[in-house]
Amino acid sequence: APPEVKRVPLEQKQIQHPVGKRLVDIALKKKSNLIASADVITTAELLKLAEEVGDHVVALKLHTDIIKDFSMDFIENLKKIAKEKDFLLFEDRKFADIGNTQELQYKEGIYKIGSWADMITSHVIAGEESLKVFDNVGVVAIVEMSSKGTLTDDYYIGKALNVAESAPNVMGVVAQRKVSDDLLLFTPGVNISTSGDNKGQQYNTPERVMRGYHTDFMIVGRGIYQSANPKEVAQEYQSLGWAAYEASLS
Ligand code: S5P
Repeated sequence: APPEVKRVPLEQKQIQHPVGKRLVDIALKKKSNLIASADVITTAELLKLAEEVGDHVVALKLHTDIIKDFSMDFIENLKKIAKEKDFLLFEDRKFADIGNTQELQYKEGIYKIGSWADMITSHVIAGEESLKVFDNVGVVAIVEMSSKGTLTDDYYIGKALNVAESAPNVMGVVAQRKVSDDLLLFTPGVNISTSGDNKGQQYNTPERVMRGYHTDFMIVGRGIYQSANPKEVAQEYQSLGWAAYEASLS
């Protein structure tokens, strides 16, 4: 068997991006590598969830375009909770267009993502220059997806990683494997009670993504927000994730 590659502890990672540094600081302070994905469709549910899981997460990931009653007042309320409980706001917009269109989607419309998000996700399919439009934010590049039959094969991942590594505003990547020493790694598709849904999602355990992929942050959606007690379950994912991270250091 090939020798096991040692993982670089979070505090020793050479993170260049200021938002990446903030995220790592929060992780070390809270002993958490958990990002909760708040894929709920009303602002009331979302704010409630933010209050419940806020102490246990480093960031709350949003899909603002699924919210029925989105408003900038809601964002102001969410920002208050994020500040009080010390977590970042991560809009999972998965941009995938030419730079000019992405800029409009990022700055305009009713969501005005660029005015409040700390982090965003973007595909890199349109090339490096298309990413330049994302200012004052940490970009997390999608280089590999979690779903069955995804087109992100080894060839795509290699090319996508080149784009991600050469764009200075990219702080990390979403992937299902060890990919880069310099960028933070984010892994969705984590659930301790089921292995998938009937729409192509595939799940791993915190143990698998922390020890097998050396991921830095795990993203948990339905595992938390659909549970009977999101606060308790978020705390459980937090301890499982941090214990698996610590175990992966030795
Ligand atoms: O490859 C991916 C990338 C992302 S960002 N697979 C994913 O599942 N995601 C997102 O992570 C997805 O959009 C959803 O918001 C979350 C996973 O949610 P869950 O309910 O399946 O845990």
